[in-house]
Formats: sequence, C-alpha cells, structure tokens
Amino acid sequence: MPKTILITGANGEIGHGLVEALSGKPDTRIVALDLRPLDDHLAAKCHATVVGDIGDRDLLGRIASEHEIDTVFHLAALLSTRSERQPLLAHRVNVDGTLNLLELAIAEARSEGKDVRFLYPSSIAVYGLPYLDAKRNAGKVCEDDHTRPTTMYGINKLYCERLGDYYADHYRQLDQEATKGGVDFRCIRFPGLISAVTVPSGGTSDYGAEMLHAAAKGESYACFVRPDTRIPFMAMPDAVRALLMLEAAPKEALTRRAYNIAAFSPSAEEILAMTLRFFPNAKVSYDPHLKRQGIVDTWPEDVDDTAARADWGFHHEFDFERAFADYLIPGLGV
Ligand code: NAD
Ligand code: AKB
Repeated sequence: MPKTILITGANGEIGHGLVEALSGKPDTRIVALDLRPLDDHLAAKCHATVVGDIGDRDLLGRIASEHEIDTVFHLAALLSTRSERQPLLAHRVNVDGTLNLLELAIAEARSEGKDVRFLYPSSIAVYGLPYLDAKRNAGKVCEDDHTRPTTMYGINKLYCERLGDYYADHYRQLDQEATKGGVDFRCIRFPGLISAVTVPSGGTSDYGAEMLHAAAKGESYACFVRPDTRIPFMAMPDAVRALLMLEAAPKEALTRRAYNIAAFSPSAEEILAMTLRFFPNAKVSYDPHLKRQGIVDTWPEDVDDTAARADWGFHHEFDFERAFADYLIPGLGV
C-alpha cells in the first residue's frame, strides 16, 4: 500500500524542495495543497493537487475523504514580516489553519486506527531576546530558553507547537472510548533558509537570500538590516533532508517534540563579503528598516541542536563556505 503524504503550502520555498525529494521515493503519493496553483513541474510529481485555503474545513474534509493520509507536512503559513503587517490574517492562517490540519490528522488517525505523523516547521522566531546585549551574550540558545517571542508569527509558532503537544499527548484522555492511533507530532525550529531556486517573500531573514539573488541578476540591493546583524541560516537541501530524517525517525528515539537545528550564523556583512567573492560587481547598500531590524534583534545569534544530533542523527552538510560554493552558486544557473 503506498504511503500518502499531504503537503500544505506545497508551492512555497520548502514545498519546492520537499516535493522534489519525496517524488523520488518509491511507494509515496503526494497530495499537494496551496492557495496558489502548483508550478507545473511540481504538479507533475504529485498524485493530486488542490488549490485552496487551509481555513476551508469543508475542503480539508473532502481531501481526507478522498485520500487515506499517513503523514502531513504542514508548511502553509504567513511568514514573520507579512504577519506583522497583517496580524489578524496571520493568526487565522498560522493558528486556525494549523488547528484545522491537526483536526484532520486526528480524525484520520481515529478512523483508520493508526498514527498519523505530523511534521511542523517552526522557527527561530519562537525565541525572544529582550535586548541586543542579551542576544549577543546568549550563545547557542537551547530549546527551552528565551521562548518569549515578540512577533505575531513567533507567538503563533510557539502556540502551535503547544497545540501539537496537546493533540499528541492529551487529546484522548477525556474520551469515553479508547481508540487506537493518534497524532505523532514532530517539529523543527528552522533558521532562515536560503534556496538556490526560489526567492523568499514575507520573511525577515529574507535579506540573506535577497542579497545573493539580486547579485546574481545584476540588480542593486538595499539590505534592510544593519551589517552586524547575526542570525542562524541554513541551505535549503539541509532543511528538506532534516524534515525527512525527523519524519523517518523511530518514535522511541525522540526525547522531545520541537528540535533546533543549526548550520551557520553569518552576519549580514559576512553574507555580503561571501556574495562579493562570487559576484565582485554586486551593488549592495544598507538601509535598515526599524521594525524589521527590531524583529531580528530578538532572534538568537545561534541555536543549540545537540538534541537533534543525538536523537535522530541530524547533521548539516553545508557550512557557510560549502553552501555558497557547492549549492547556491551552481544552483543559481549564472
Ligand atoms: P513560503 O511563504 O515560501 O510558502 C508558504 C506557502 O503557503 C505559499 O506557497 C503560500 O501560497 C501557502 N499558503 C499561505 N497561506 C495559505 C493558506 N491559507 N492556505 C493554503 N496555502 C497557503 O514559506 P516557506 O519558506 O516554504 O515556509 C514553509 C514553512 O516553513 C512555514 O510554516 C514557515 O513558517 C516555516 N519556516 C520557514 C523558514 C524559511 O526561512 N523559509 C524558516 C523557519 C520556518
Ligand atoms: C521568517 O523570516 O519569517 C522566516 C523564519 C526564520 O521563520 N524565514
């Protein structure tokens, strides 16, 4: 029996990498859902594609009745900058939408008497360092420290992690009838991701990827954060590989539900220096945006990913140097 995987937000940056990676696996059927039609080359790799809103519970019900879902990768969300611009919409999509997907997963688990794996991409935005010196002195932040986010997006992500715990651990306790199967919720707190094939939009870590993609196109770029701004980043292939590794990990090996993962933590100035190595004519200026700067100033400079390494063998393949030399620059196709 092939395994059926529902991917929400499948047309986004992670979705592009995930659909490609999963389509190479035998006995896997991808059901892709996004507000926007999937790019043609991605749609061709899916068993079914649905254009629609994760807020539409009737639509989710129809998807569940047409497909026996084994795993959900719930990627659909509004990212941090967009969420600050439209906080009510962000709450509706990021929280209510996630609740709808968790309901779909638990209903599927109960009707089929099996565990449904639920992979949730959280973010370094769940952290909130109160001021710059605290950020600079915090070192590698562990999962249980500094979880006082100040953005709608970070608050949404942290709360949805808790919702995942609830659906996995507590949802059944007051139930009269004991049922087999439940939601096996697993979550990664991703750093800012940089892809060679897609350009981000709506996030606050976007400056790294935007700088590089602008340089590759010969366009000038005004970076919206100060040169000394430092947050964790990761190359997209490592992020997609991490999701697949966590999905495949045996349940008994997992000691927590939400895991940090890390790769490299350059400052904006160091990203520019690396970009100039490959594009010496890149035209980059700094024009810090007060609010966006304020967001990244609360995110950690680095995170501790000891638990991910110990529990499910996470390791990054791309450090800063290799991410540019072996993945980003060749993938940009210039
Ligand atoms: P993205 O913005 O590229 O993709 C999100 C996708 O969700 C888009 O294709 C969009 O059309 C879709 N979408 C938005 N609202 C929807 C709705 N109501 N119904 C259905 N689809 C909807 O984002 P991404 O970079 O691919 O991120 C995927 C997930 O990973 C998000 O949950 C994001 O918070 C998380 N994440 C991303 C990063 C990063 O740097 N890219 C870092 C940490 C966490
Ligand atoms: C954003 O900037 O909102 C995302 C993230 C780090 O979660 N890229």
